[in-house]
Order: sequence, then structure tokens, then C-alpha cells
Amino acid sequence: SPNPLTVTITGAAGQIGYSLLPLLASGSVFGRHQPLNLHLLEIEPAKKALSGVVLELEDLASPILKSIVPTTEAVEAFTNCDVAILVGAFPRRPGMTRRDLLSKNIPIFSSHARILEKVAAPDVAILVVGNPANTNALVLSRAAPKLNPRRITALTRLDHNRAVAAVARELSVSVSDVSGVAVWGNHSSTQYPDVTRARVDGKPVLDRLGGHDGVAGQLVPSVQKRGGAVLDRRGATSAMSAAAAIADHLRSWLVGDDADGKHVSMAVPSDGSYGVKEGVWFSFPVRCPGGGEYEIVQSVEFDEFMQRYIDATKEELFAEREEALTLLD
Ligand code: NAX
Repeated sequence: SPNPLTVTITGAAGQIGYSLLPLLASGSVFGRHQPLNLHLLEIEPAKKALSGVVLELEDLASPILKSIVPTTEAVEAFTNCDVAILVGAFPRRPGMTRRDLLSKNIPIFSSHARILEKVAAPDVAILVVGNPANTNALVLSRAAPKLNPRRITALTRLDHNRAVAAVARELSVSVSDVSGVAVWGNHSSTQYPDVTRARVDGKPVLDRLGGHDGVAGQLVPSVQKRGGAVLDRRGATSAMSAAAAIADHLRSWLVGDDADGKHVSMAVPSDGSYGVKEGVWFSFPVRCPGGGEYEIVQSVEFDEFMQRYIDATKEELFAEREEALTLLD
């Protein structure tokens, strides 16, 4: 069997960690024949809870789990790590602005960055989940200039999956028949879930979705506010669907199951594509050939309708960047 992969999960005793660990242990992310070492990082107050999660992980009796290392020491957690899933973050409390959230998270992500740069495997693949995810990815990259920025991505796959599923529900078709959907920009309320190019069995469906006005009035805001709807009913933020989206993101990016040749959405370092200057992590439609490569889909033609959304989310990301850079100094 292949050499074990070392996968580090930060915030492993949190809600997303609890839903993500069984997906990893069952082999549904890296395959049923890929042995794993799981390194689980938590902070002191969650140490006991983490030890309980470890008991349950042991009870999965997974044949692919070669070792489980629970720890509160980031150096131990990131040593020789091949894949880092950064879920642990300072939570948003009522009354906190995005700037407050950023200032609490900058120390976490810059310290993890410096440790990753020193002790992780040289080509470590990093997925940032903790919010503000796009800007935490930027902070990480600034604090660890030796890490290849293309190996740092942030999660917008949950938003992507929500948009695909919403189109399928709206048209009463199977999710697997829907293509052409993408999420652009920030993982925040300014994100643009583009369903105007959705296709069902390869055919455009914008008319059936109510045209531009229908989409702007209903589908787009319902995807943008979906997290709030879950929070309102469950009394807790999305966790099961977030964990499944992390699994999808890692499988597309690192294993190369590119959803039947459809593109997926991922926040990656901007490279000037679509007029988004370098310097932020921006969600684009990407194609993943496998093995950690991705390519930003280049063929989307913006109309005025779309450009307005893109400008708003771009503006927000560059404003977050400015704040992050001042706080980093
Ligand atoms: P929880 O609060 O349940 O879990 C977070 C865990 O992280 C806690 O157990 C905490 O002890 C731990 N932690 C905090 N600081 C840490 C540090 N410095 N090192 C290691 N561990 C640390 O939150 P959960 O619901 O699991 O969400 C985690 C993060 O994901 C949040 O920032 C949340 O906003 C973000 N999300 C991002 C999504 C995305 O699409 N990018 C969607 C889901 C989720 O909302």
C-alpha cells in the first residue's frame, strides 16, 4: 500500500471537525487504500473534548488510520504534514465586526503559517476554512513566503454546492445534471453565486430560472443567506454540509475527481484573471486535473449584470486586504 499521508486538522474538536473526521477515516476523501496519519490540533480549553473525539475515532476501527496524534502544540501538529485543513479559528461573537474578527484571527493564521513553513512537508497543501477564510489565506501566505501560494486555497465549495443544489431543486432535476454554476469572490455575503450560466444536460436554463431579474431577486440572495437560514433553524452554523464540502474540495484538488469534467469553485490567489489584480484569494470556477493542480476557467464572458456583483466582492476583498496588512505590521 502507498506511504501514509499526514493530514493535520486544526480545531479538530469543533463542530466541523466532528463531521469531517469520519469522512477522512472512511477513505471517502483520499481513497480506501490510502493510509493516513491524523494530527489533531486544539487549544487548551478543548483538550478534554478532543480526547473524547479520539476515543470515537478509535472506535471507527478504520483500517486506513495508521496513527492519531491529538495535541495542543502546533509544532507537533504540523510536523511532516502533507495536507493541512485549517478549521480552527476565533469564532465570530455577536457584535463583532469583520475587522474585529480579522484582528483576532491574524495572530492564529500567521503563527500557524510560520510553523507550517518550518516543519511541514515542503509541498504541503493547505486548505483554509476558518473565517474570514479568503483573507486568512492571504495572511497565511504573507507570513510564510516560502510556501507556494498555489498550494494555499480557501473553501467556497460549500457555497458552490448550495448553488448547484438550489438550481436542481428549482428545476426539479438531479444535481448531477446541473453544470456551469460557479461562486465568485469572497466567502461572505458579497459572494456572487453565478447561476445565470447554469446548464441542465448541457442546455442553458436561465429563462427557466426567471431570467436575470428572477435570479437576482431569488436564487442569488437565497444562496448568499443560506448559512443564516441554517443557523436560524439549527441554532448552530453549518457543519455537516461544511465538512462534506471540505471533502469535495480536497478530492477535486488533490485527488482529481473533477465532478465529471464540470468545473468547481475554489478561492485561489488572484493572478489578474477577469481583472482581479494579484494580492487576494478570490473564488473562481476552476478545473482540477488532479495531483494538486488547478486552472482558473478563462472562458466566462461578463455582462454588466455580472460585473456589478464581481466589483462589489472584489472591493470587499481588497478592503479586507488593506486592513489585514495594517494589522500585520
Ligand atoms: P467550532 O467553534 O465548533 O470549532 C472551532 C474549533 O477550533 C474549536 O474547537 C476551537 O477550540 C478550535 N480553535 C480555536 N482556535 C484555535 C487555534 N488557534 N488552534 C487550533 N484550534 C483552535 O466552529 P466550526 O463550526 O467547526 O467552524 C470553524 C470555522 O469554519 C469558523 O471560523 C467558521 O466561521 C468557518 N466556516 C467556514 C466555512 C467556509 O465555507 N469557508 C463554512 C463553514 C464554517 O462556518
